[in-house]
Amino acid sequence: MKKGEIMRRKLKWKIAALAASLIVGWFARSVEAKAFVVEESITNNIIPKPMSYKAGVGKFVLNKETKIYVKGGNDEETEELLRIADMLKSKISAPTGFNLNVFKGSSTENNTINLETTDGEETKNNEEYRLISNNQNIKITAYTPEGIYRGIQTLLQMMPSDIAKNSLANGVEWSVPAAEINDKPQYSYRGFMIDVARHFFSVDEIKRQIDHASQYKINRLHLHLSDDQGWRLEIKKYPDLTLIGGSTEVGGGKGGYYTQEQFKNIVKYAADRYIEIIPEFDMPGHTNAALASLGFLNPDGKRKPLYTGIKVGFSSLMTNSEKTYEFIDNVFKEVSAISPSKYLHIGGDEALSTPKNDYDYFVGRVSKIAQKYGKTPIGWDPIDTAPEINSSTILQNWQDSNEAARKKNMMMNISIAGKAYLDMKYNKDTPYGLDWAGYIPVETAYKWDPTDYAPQNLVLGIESPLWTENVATGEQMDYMIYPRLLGYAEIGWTPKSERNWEEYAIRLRAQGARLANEGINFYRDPSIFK
Ligand code: TNX
Repeated sequence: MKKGEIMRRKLKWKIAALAASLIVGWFARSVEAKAFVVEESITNNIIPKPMSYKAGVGKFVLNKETKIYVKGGNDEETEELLRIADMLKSKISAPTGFNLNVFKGSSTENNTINLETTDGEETKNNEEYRLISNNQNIKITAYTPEGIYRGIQTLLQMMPSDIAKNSLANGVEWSVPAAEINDKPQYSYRGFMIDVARHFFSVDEIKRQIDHASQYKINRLHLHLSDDQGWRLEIKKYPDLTLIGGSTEVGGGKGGYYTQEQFKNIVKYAADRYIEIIPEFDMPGHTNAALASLGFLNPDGKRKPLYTGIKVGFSSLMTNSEKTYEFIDNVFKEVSAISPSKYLHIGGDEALSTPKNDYDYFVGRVSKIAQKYGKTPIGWDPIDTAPEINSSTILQNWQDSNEAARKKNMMMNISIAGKAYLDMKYNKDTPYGLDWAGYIPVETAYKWDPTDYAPQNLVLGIESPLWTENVATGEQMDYMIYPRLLGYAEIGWTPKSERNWEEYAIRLRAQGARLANEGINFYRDPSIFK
């Protein structure tokens, strides 16, 4: 081919490539524009989605003169609201630099945020709230301070995402769109669980998770305090439980435990954020750490070796020994004195080394010990299959089997492993977690409802457990929990009929900026976070 011919051909290709890139570019822009229109048509990005949201006209703009007013139904409530207002104030202060003033009373003046509890009817819901924002002011009303706290989480999500920063953000207009929101949850139990037994997590790490979860209106944190690899709560009568049983973790790390003072401190911190801590001691299986600490729990009177692997189902308490029940009674007595929750989780899962008859006898007896200390027991399935277990025990349903619970009219928390387990990998490339119940991408985590597994009248709520066999640090924990927890929070709060994945995905995408601003190491699912 002549040189001139080659040049001509090259030019032709260049022109064709240019034309193609123009066409592709135009197409991409028009798709982008369409996507933009869809996003614009959504009036808010609040998660969980409120029961009703009516957009108004205009916006409230926060500035350094904005005042917060609190008014409770009585003095005690006013004090509680003052504490909540202080939390709001300090949350606002870092990113805005405003040091807002808080006053008792209510005000119709311009530039005020009013937090007010009102008397409810008989049917009042503790978490229900109403939020009205307009050009002049913002008002959140609720029957209880708890409802006000939930409303404040909504308010913060209505502000620009820089509000989630912990340092000064300059040049931001701190506006709240005008709206009227009426909101309350579908289910009263919206929980997550952290397994602090397989890997231990410090008080500060737990508090950080409490902070983050409470902004999505999660209201329960279940702490899995004992397993084969560790016993994590100080029991004064049995110091060896933590000295020995708390001294290691999966992989042989140094483990750790919470003193009773530290546990109380976590409980208080959570309660201030309207999250209830539910302690669990898993039994009769998953008990090697206790068997390794206390010789008298073993048939030969000798301590078992500590265990730092990840097998399950090999350990069992002696179900026919009075020493076992005396031990459990003493543990429950101490934990009941420091745990205000009405629930006490007694485990009951994977007792593969306990014959079924013995298991049935054991869980029946242990649930009565919990009740003796005024607690409502919760147990993993198959606890519902034990004849002595009845509707005074709550089932935590993790395998898709609850026939016995249905027959007995037991209330349930739905935690189906293939949908709700925070330790399942998102996909094959996820660096931590397990996959025995399948992968749980963000979409799968969102697209289900508790009523897929149990009749509505038996659903207490939902819980998403984070098992930590191979989740060892705060960053890894973040990665497994976020962003899936937002979906679980919405499944628990927003009725099924109001939920739709495509629309949720757009709100979730917008939440990405907040999660990033909070320093959460969330999994940036490429199909959602561009
Ligand atoms: C099963 S789920 C367990 C836990 C493990 C988990 C790992 C349940 C009640 N028991 O002991 O940590 O699988 O995903």
